[in-house]
Amino acid sequence: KLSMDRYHRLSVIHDYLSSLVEMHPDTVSDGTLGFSWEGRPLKYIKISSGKDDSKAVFIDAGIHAREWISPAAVLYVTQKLTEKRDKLPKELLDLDFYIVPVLNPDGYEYTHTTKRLWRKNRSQRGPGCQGIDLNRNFDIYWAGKGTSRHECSQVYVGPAPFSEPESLAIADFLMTIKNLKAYISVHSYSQLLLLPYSYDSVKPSDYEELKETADRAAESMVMAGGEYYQVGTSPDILYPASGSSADWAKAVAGVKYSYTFELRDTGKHGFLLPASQIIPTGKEFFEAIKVIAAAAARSH
Ligand code: 0X9
Ligand code: ZN
Repeated sequence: KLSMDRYHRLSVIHDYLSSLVEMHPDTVSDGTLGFSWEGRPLKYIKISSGKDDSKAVFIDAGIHAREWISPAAVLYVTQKLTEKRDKLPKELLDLDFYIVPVLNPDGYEYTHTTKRLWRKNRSQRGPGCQGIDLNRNFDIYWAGKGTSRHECSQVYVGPAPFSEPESLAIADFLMTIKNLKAYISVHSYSQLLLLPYSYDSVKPSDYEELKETADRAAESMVMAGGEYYQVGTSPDILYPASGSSADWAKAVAGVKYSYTFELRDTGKHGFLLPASQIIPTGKEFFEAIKVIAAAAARSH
């Protein structure tokens, strides 16, 4: 078991993923979907239904280095999905889950060793500023609204779409998953549940369906004693953001339920959320995951 009373280093997280495979060899497998700029493995686990042609749900966390609650909450959910599976709702058991707890491992380690508030990856191509915002590097309205072409910017798009090993690897991997019905990207903070699109105030044709599921997810979080999360699109309730993973998953990979979570809190601690909030945040997040996964399981 992974302790939920602190934020862990990458090696501890990766060891935990390996231990899950050892403990549950029939349901859990792991793999490396690529390597970061500095050569760290981009590890994922698959929690399998054990059936053929299952629908799949994909969850990634830690695309932004400093948002520590995101990997932590996703690991909480991972634990819930792997232990005591007989106690889980039936719809969840028929799904395959793919989980990447730390999509930006170089940045994540850098926030532990050197600069707590680092956001981007750690790529370096010249003498100037280091790092590209991986959530602006996807090939979907790349370098559009809410981005910057300046390498020192926190929302630097990079030299080209998918210039970064991390964003390219995850995109390639998403394309290989059969029957992928939900893509969930986990960030912090602000307590928001964002739905497509982010690049502009444009709604997909099935927006009402996605909104209804998101509303039910947010409601379930409060019903379970969790925090209130506002539902909406990024341009409507936060700001426009082009080149993001969730827009790409929806528009290019064709994943129906594409959501971005901004977990706790609303600004009191911000990125420096105390570890005592890992469990309550993980709990409310799991409630939402159950609702979205159930919708994915029912979708065609
Ligand atoms: O700016 C971002 O990338 C996200 N906010 S954060 O504070 N975690 O950096 C919001 C992105 C919203 N849009 C999509 N994810 N599509
Ligand atoms: Zn983020």
